[in-house]
Formats: sequence, structure tokens, C-alpha cells
Amino acid sequence: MSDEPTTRAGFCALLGLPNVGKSTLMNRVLGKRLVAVSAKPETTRNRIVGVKMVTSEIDGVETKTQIAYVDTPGLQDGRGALRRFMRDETTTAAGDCDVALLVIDATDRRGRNPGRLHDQDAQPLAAAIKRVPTVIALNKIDKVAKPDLLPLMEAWAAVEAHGPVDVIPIAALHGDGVERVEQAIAARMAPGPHLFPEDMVTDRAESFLAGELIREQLYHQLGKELPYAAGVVIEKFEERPGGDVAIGAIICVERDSQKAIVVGKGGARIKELGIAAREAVTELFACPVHISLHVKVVPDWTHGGAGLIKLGYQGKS
Ligand SMILES: Nc1nc2c(ncn2[C@@H]2O[C@H](COP(=O)(O)OP(=O)(O)O)[C@@H](O)[C@H]2O)c(=O)[nH]1
Ligand SMILES: [Mg+2]
Repeated sequence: MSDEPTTRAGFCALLGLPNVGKSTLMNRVLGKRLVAVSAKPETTRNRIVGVKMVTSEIDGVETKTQIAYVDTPGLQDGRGALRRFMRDETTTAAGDCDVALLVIDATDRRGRNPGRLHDQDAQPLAAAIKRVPTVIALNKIDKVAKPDLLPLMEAWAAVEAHGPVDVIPIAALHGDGVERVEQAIAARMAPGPHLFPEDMVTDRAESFLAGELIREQLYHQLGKELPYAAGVVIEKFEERPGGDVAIGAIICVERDSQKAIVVGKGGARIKELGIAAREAVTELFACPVHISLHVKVVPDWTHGGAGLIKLGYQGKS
């Protein structure tokens, strides 16, 4: 037998209701703020792959497992072409994955009940956990009373699934239990060669990641409804000889009234957005970043047509 470690690899979809902490968990696993996170639902719009290597001893053999995590928008109901796109992204990821990571918000009385899987909108998730090995992460346990947790773990361990499920209590925000989740996923991946280069972190271009971090600021700084009506197009992405990156981005909204809100009094809001976005993108790229933001009205773009495509939310291909 050779001394070389054996390898495993595969795709693991992060599945669950909106706002349960899927993107927070993805960022925690990757050790960087790669994907957008906010306290509002519908922050994530696309499938985004983040790659992480895990070394573990499986059946007494040192094993290097390359896990390609797929963050998803989660279950979406509601109307509109953008929401349909988000639903399709989730369904596709759920249908393609090798291991399902079902994330549950343990503080959500309705969502934390396994009976929620029987609802019509949850069918892609219910199907995924019956089709592939599944790990269930009960998230936000920092906000759950201990006596509530054990019955919850038992209830989820009993769900109808592909095989025995691991139910792991975690707090993605603080990192508790996250390594256990990674190990459990690795143990469920099939042996096989790695799928991506060793140093790869994501399938997305830097310009896409920058656009997401700019969009994330809209969720943090604006009211409840507006961020859904907003999208970001990167018009310029220049790596300058000195190592700086210059980014020009357009924030597209649907109405003039929304444009006025994003710009703010005397341009105050858009200035704040630019400052916060620059901070986030600088941290991610680890180099100096310049960002200039403009706002444009693209009427009804979330309802479909050329606007939706220009903003990067093409229908299923
Ligand atoms: N208290 C607490 N909040 C969390 C935890 N994980 C995520 N959150 C919060 O839950 C909200 C939704 O997180 P996000 O990752 O965007 O959820 P997603 O829609 O499932 O991707 C954000 O406000 C997070 O800060 C956790 O472990 N504990
Ligand atoms: Mg998300």
C-alpha cells in the first residue's frame, strides 16, 4: 500500500430556508467574506461555489477531501422573474450535489420543525436529502436554550433521508461546530480525484465577488424592500500596475424614487455605500481598492427581459 493520502471530492450544496445562515456558514468555512450576508432574506441570488480542502482520518487512512460548497439562495416563494431565477438556482444545486448540507435556523419555531419539509415549496430539499448523504446543521445555537436543543436534534435525526444523517449543532457566526460539519461532509464524499486546482477558492471572477460585496451594503444600509429592486453591474475592473484595483460599478434600481434613496441627501448615502464596500472588497482582495458608484434606473428589471439578463440573472440555460 502506498503512503500517499487517499483523495475524495465532490459538491456539497448549502440548502435551507432564506436567512438561516447558509452564506455565513460558507464564509466561515472558507475563512473569508466571500459571499454576501445580511439580516434580510433574499440576499443571495446565485449559486456560488467555494472550494475547501479538509484533511481527516477516515477508516484509519489519512484522506484529503476537496469539498466544493455551493451556496444557494435557498427556498424562495413569491413572484417575479428574479425570484424564479433564484428558485431555479437552488433547485439545480439541490439536484446536482453529492452531499446535501441542510441548514436549519434553530431559533425559528416554524422552520426548525422537520414537518416543514413536507410543504410544497420544500420539495427540492426533501428530494435532495433522500437522494444523497446528508448533514444537518442546526444553526444559531448561541440563541437557543439548551433544553430545547436535544429534542430538536432527535427530531432531525429521524427525518426520512438517503441514509443515517448527522445532526450537528452549530453557531456559524462564531464558528462553533463548523469543523465537525466539514469532517462529517468529508466522510460522506465518495473517493475520487480532486476536481479543482489545490489553490482554487471560488468559481467566480473577482469582479463578480466585488459586485456582491457592493450589493451586500445595500442590504445593510437601506430599508427592507429596496435591496430586492437593486442589482449591481461592474462596468470597470482594472488591475493597476501598482497593485491597486479600480472598480466602476452601476447600481441599477427600478424607479426614480429608489434612485433618490440610494443617492441620498447631497449624495450622502451613496458615499457611505462606497466607503463600506471599499472596506469589504479591500479585505477580500488584500490590496488597495478604489470604487466609484453610479445609480441608474432600469424600469422593472426584476420582472424579466433584457434588464434581468444584463444584471446577470439569466434564465435556466
Ligand atoms: N445569532 C446568530 N446569528 C447568525 C448565525 N449565523 C448567521 N446568523 C445571522 O443570520 C442572518 C442571515 O444570515 P445569512 O448567512 O445571510 O443567511 P442565508 O440567507 O441563509 O444565507 C444574518 O444576520 C447572520 O448574521 C449564528 O450562528 N448565530
Ligand atoms: Mg445567503
